[in-house]
Amino acid sequence: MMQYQRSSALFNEAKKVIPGGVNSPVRAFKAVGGTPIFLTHAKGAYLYDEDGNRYIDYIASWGPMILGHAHPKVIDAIKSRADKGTSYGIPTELETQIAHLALSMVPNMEQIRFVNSGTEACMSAVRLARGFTGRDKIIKFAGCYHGHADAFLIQAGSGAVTFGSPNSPGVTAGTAQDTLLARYNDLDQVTDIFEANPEQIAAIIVEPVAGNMGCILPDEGFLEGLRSLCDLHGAVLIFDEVMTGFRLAAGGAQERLGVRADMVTYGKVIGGGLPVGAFAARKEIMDFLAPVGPVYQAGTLSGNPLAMSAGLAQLQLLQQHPQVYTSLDKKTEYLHQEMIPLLDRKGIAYQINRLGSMMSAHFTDSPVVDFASAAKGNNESFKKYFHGMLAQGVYLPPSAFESYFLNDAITQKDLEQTLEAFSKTLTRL
Ligand code: HOZ
Repeated sequence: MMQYQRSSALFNEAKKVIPGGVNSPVRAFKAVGGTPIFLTHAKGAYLYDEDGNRYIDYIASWGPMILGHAHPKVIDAIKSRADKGTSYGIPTELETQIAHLALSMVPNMEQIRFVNSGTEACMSAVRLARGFTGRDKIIKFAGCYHGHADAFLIQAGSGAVTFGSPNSPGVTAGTAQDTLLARYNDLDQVTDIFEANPEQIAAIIVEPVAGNMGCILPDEGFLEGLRSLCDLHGAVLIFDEVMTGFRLAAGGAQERLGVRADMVTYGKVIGGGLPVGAFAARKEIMDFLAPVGPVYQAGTLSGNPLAMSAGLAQLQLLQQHPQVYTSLDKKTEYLHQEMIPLLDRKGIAYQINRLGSMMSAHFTDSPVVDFASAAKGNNESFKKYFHGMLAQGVYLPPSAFESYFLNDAITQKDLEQTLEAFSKTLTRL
């Protein structure tokens, strides 16, 4: 029986000085109940909490730790760079090195600008698309999450929907009116929106594989259809690859799914576990960005040397060891395939969605293809599932609206242990 006394005490103390005791809402376990675990450290595939419990980690810091925690090469890069100073606000060669490497790994992008988070990347990409096209409106999809900038908190997924505020108070009506909403995987609706707003739509922003309403795959032809509509109407197609970038393949979803975007946003894996976001596009678009062009965007910690070192080290590892992607796919597929007979035997309604090392389980009998179908999942079953797994040392995302992210340090033994925990948990659902 796991004990959580120290985590519980630390959570109570944190709540006195930090809203809800956390710096990002999903971490508070509000959607699943109980006390969030507080960590002392993480290594490889494992998380270690303040009460001495060990967990197999299936969130990988929500994506970045694709090679497992505290990879020696990434840690060495950070340590050796730290001795040289941690922030200058003046360029370094490191920024050009990681830019070259990132651009060589992803298809179709000519220039990249580094920022500090996925939120900043998406916010800046939309501003640039507006500056480039001279138009105001954007199309986003219900349940997609592009960070917490105002324009995106309209039917947003992830933590926003987990806590029942997909339309956040504080976002002005003026901002909301420029964000046009469509259903994920509904191309006809996007066509109608374009027709109803001629020459007003600057961009479509989309998660090519949605990871913020659980994991939801694009239907065949959906992304290709968005590509054609953007071409037809002169709008910019922005792929939010904050989750999928450098994860579904070295070249992200663009490579894996064979559809090219005009602009792509990155985060998570690109920073090796330090705060990095980035947005990339062809030069013609990036030329609109300051200091070359008129669209302003800046940041004291952008291109921070520690963050660039961590990101560069992790991208180099991924480039040198492309077999990581096959290995991750195999592990995730094994987990997926072995869960199926256990669920079937239990006779419970379920859907499992997966692509590469992103996956989610939903307790519902209808296919999960968009936000409305994701929201049909039985949350009571999800809560028991989450806590059953946690109590047996498996850390899953503490919300049904988040994706699992596997890391390559997970071993076959860890997968067997996870499936054993899964089998026992199912008996209690
Ligand atoms: N909702 C975020 C991931 N989609 C959670 C981030 C965090 O809590 O660290």
